[in-house]
Parts: sequence; structure tokens; C-alpha cells
Amino acid sequence: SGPIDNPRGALVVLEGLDRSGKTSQASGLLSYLERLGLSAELWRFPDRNTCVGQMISSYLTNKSHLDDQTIHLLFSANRWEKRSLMESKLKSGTTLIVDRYSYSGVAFSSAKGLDIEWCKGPERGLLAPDLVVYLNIPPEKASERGGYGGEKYEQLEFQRKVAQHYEILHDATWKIVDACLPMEDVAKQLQELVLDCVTKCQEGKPLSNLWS
Ligand code: FDM
Repeated sequence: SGPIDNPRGALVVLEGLDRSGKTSQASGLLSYLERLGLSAELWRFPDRNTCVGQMISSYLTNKSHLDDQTIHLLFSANRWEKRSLMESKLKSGTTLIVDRYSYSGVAFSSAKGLDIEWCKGPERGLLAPDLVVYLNIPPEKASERGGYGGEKYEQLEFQRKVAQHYEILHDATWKIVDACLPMEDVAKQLQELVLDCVTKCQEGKPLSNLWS
């Protein structure tokens, strides 16, 4: 069976600062794809449901302390433990909309001062997204939106650093959407980008690995 008989799903990643609208846009995208009759699922990282995810969650809610390298590797392990399921879903034709991925991993950890190449190391060999959309919002604007929760990284000063580190990671495959636009306009742009990407994957665009 060739790519036409057995089309694969697309791996779509949404990135952006806290309060950039990723989570709402991701669920909007899911219903859009379902309305088109496509098989799709919403994923997010960290996935707090696994044992590793619970360690991450207790770190983020300040219930435990871990040094920067250790938490970085846990975030990465949390993606590795999902890699084979991710691959089989994609190969069976399901499109995955993923709220945060390795770019969050590298941007947040390098914003704390870790070397960017060191941060990328454990991410190599994970599945490469077919599309990364960055929801672009100035940190100040994001912080005005209904306020942050109480988690570890939800502070304006740190979010500014994260924004700078995301900028270093941008490459030609990223699509940047202005997250300050009205929600419906952001949604429209996302829908177009995602549909185009899903089509390319159906037409046989191969899956590849990240940063290798
Ligand atoms: N985060 C998320 C990281 O520091 N590294 C990662 O690899 C990932 C996936 O965890 F502040 C940070 C980003 C955010 C926090 O994310 C929790 P959510 O989206 O708020 O659950």
C-alpha cells in the first residue's frame, strides 16, 4: 500500500509563550479537522499523566526541587516515552495537534542559562514536526491576559527570556502567527496552514527525525 492508499497523519506543533492562546487554538483546530472528517487527536507536553509527567508536575507546582539539567532531561524523557505511540498514530492516519514540544524544552531550559546545543541533545531522534506554528505575542501583552497561574515559569521576567530563546530556535519551517489578532483570525490562519500540511503528508511527505 502506497502513500495514497494509506495516507499518514501530520505532526503539527503549536509553540508560544504562556497565555499566547495555544491551548484554545489547539482545541479549535481539533474540531475543525474533525468537521472535515479527518482523524485527529490533541496532545500536549508535558504529558502529566505518566510517572515522569507527575514528577514534572510536582516540579512546576513547586512541590519538589530539581536542578536545571535534571528537569530538562525529564521533559525530554516525557516525549521519548510517547514517541512510539506517536509514530504509530501518525502512520495509521491520525493527525496530532501537539501543544508544546521540543522547542519549549530547549527555549525554557536555555532561558535558564543551559547551553542550547546541550539542550537539543536528548531531543535528537524524536519525530520532527511537519509544521510548527509559533503564536507570537509580546511577553507584556501575554502577562496582561487574565494573569498567569502560580506555576514556576509564569513570571514576566522569565517569559521575556524565553521569548528571546524561542527566537534563536526559529528556522525556515516555522510559521509565525500574530497571536494579538482576534481569536477568529488566528484560527483562520492556523486552519489554512494545517490543512496545507495535512495534504502534503497525505501526498507522501516522509516522516523524519528532529535535529539529526
Ligand atoms: N516546559 C514545557 C518546559 O520547560 N520544557 C518542556 O519541554 C515543555 C514541554 O513547562 F512553562 C514548560 C513550559 C511551561 C510549563 O507547560 C508547563 P503547560 O503548557 O503550561 O502545561
